[in-house]
Formats: sequence, structure tokens, C-alpha cells
Amino acid sequence: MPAIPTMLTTPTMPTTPANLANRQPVPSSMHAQITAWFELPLLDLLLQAQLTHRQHFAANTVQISTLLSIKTGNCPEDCGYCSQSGHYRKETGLQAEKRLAVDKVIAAAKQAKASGSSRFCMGAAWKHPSDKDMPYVAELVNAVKALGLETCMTLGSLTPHQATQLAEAGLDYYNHNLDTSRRYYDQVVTTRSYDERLQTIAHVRASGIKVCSGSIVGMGERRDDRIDWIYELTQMATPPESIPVNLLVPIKGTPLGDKALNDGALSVLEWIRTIAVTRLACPSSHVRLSAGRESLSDSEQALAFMAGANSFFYGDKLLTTGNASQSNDNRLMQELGLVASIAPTAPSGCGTASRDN
Ligand code: SAM
Ligand code: DTB
Ligand code: SF4
Repeated sequence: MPAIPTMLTTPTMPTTPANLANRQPVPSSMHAQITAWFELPLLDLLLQAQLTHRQHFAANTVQISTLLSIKTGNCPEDCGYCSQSGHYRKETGLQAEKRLAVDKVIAAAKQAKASGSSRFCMGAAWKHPSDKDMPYVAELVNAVKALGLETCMTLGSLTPHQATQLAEAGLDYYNHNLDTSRRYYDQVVTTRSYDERLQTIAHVRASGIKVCSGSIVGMGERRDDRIDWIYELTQMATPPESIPVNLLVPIKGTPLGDKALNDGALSVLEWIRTIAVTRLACPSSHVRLSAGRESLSDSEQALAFMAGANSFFYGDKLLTTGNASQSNDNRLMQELGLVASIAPTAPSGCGTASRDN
């Protein structure tokens, strides 16, 4: 059993917002800064993250999105965490489905709007959309926007032309996750490269669509990988407006899901720490609690909001897995005194210190 940490010296004064900054190391680069944030005592980190959060966003206000899978399963990519990869379909037993009919998507979007979501995110299990898919997704963007919802899509890689087509259709956000560090990437997926992911993000940015790009924590990666992933965000010319920090949902039959089920899950506090450091590194981006909330207690989620998360997925289902129930989320929001935001409240940005070149 690890020994209980003890204080070597008696503190001379309490840690307050005013003197907290004096206790911080002053690193020379953003990478060192991110590392130093990870090493802070957790309560110092949470306090600093919440103070930073309140400088950039309204307190106690969260943005709420609802997810829908518009094309499920049999994906040609081999992402080691994903229930939808065709590579593990025998092991996971996930039933593949064709594209969802437009009227079904509209019905789900209407329900999302009625329940209080401000954004509707549509995900497809594709490596990339084909040209024949583009009129379908453009129709969905139009129809969902007409309901007064913000739109988000995650369809895999895009060419510059496809990104422009989506922008012309009026898409507000495109989700394309880096998932982890460049170093750990080939342990997660082998059918695409980190640079391909960065390229699609660049095409989305150039098209004028807002970028949503995040990670998964708890896939067997090290803290160094979480540090490097956050550092990647801070080095983007314009950082993502939205940053989902997924906690791995371990899917039986996938390589990384099975590994997590065998080895044991990462500490939830390390996920909360990752959220807090993301908040500090990207103070004006929305940081989203994404996959993994279903397994968390009220207190763990409260700590994640304290760490500066200000967005979450609402609804009983994510893409193929369960989510925290809507009734539980309503009760939790009331208990924590959180209110839903109607529209984005601030422009995005990473890097409180200077960007490294
Ligand atoms: N096929 C598209 C792509 O990969 O870009 C879009 C859909 S994909 C399911 C969207 C994201 O969901 C992934 O990038 C990953 O970060 C997240 N995700 C998928 N399965 C997950 C799991 N089991 N646990 C946590 N996050 C997961
Ligand atoms: C993101 O970062 N997380 C969401 C959304 N973007 C598309 C997806 C979570 C998927 C969780 C596993 C599933 O339901 O299949
Ligand atoms: Fe396909 Fe996306 Fe799942 Fe990877 S994460 S297997 S690209 S659906």
C-alpha cells in the first residue's frame, strides 16, 4: 500500500486564488507548462482550472448536444476502441445498419430540441463519406438547421472539396478526434495516420466550419501521451472550438476494450485531471464530457465540471453505447445548479502562455 503523503514543512499561508499563481512553476514552453499543470496537487489544479474557466465563460452554464448515429457499423477502419469497426464485428456482434432515412433523423433532432439540446451531432461509421453520400448529408444539415439547432457531423476524413460542400450546406461544427498522442497512435489504429487526421482538421478549418476535436482517455496510453495530445491542440493556428474528452467505454471484443477490461480502468481522477489541464491550455474552448459518463457517479461528474468542463452529450444513447439517462442528467443539473446555454458564449482558443514555434 502506498504511504500517506505527509507535509515536510508547515505551510505559512493558505492557498488562495491571489497567491496560487505564485506557487506555479514558470515553465519555458507550452509543453513544459502542460506537464507542470498535470503535476499540480489535484485541488490546486481544479481551483486554477475553475478560475480560468470563469474568466472565459459564464459560471454554471453548460452547452448541451445530442448524438445520433446516421450510419452504424462495419467501418473499414480498425480503431482498437470502437464497436463499429468491421475488423472486430465477429467479436463484438454489432449489427451493421444502412444510412438512416432523413425523416428518422429529423424526428430524432426534433426530440433533441424539445429536450433542451442546442446542438445535434450526426455520426457515421465511415473512413470518409463517398461523393454519393454528400447530397444526403447536406440534406440533413439543412433539415436540422431549419429546426433551430446547431449542426455537427463526424463522418471520417474529408477532402477540401467535401469540407467546402459541408460549409456551403451550413454545417456549424465538424468532429474529428486526434484521440491520443502521435506516439501512441499506431497502438490505437493502423488504417490511417495522425497526419491524415490533422489534414482533415485543417480542411475543416479552411472551409469556415468550426472544429470539434478531442481524445479518449484510458486506452492504455501514458500521461505523456495525454500531455502530447493537449500540446498538439495548443500548436494549431486556431485551436478547436470544442474539445471532447472521452473516457474509454470498454467494448468487449475490441482490442483496447478487452485490454482495459483485463488490466483495469484508468483512475477517473486522471480523466478529471486531463479535463482540467485541457481547460487551462485551451481556456476559451468548450471542453466536453463525452463517452464514459454512464459509469460515473454524481460526485465524479461534479468534479469534472469543477475542472472546467462546460459541455456534455445529452440523451440515453451515444452512438452505439448507453449514456447517462436524461432524467438523471436533469436531476444532476438541478442539484449542481447548472443551466443550459442557448448558443456559444465565447470564441475559442488554446494557450495562455505563448505558442511554441
Ligand atoms: N468514423 C468517424 C471518425 O472516426 O472520425 C466518426 C465516428 S467515431 C465513433 C467518433 C469518435 O467517437 C471517435 O473518434 C472516438 O474518439 C469516439 N469513440 C468511439 N468509440 C469510443 C469508445 N468505445 N469509448 C470512447 N470514445 C469512443
Ligand atoms: C466524440 O468525441 N464522442 C462522441 C462524438 N464525438 C461523436 C462519440 C462517443 C462514442 C462512444 C461509443 C459509442 O457509443 O459507440
Ligand atoms: Fe470507424 Fe470512427 Fe469507429 Fe474508427 S472510430 S472504427 S473511423 S466509426
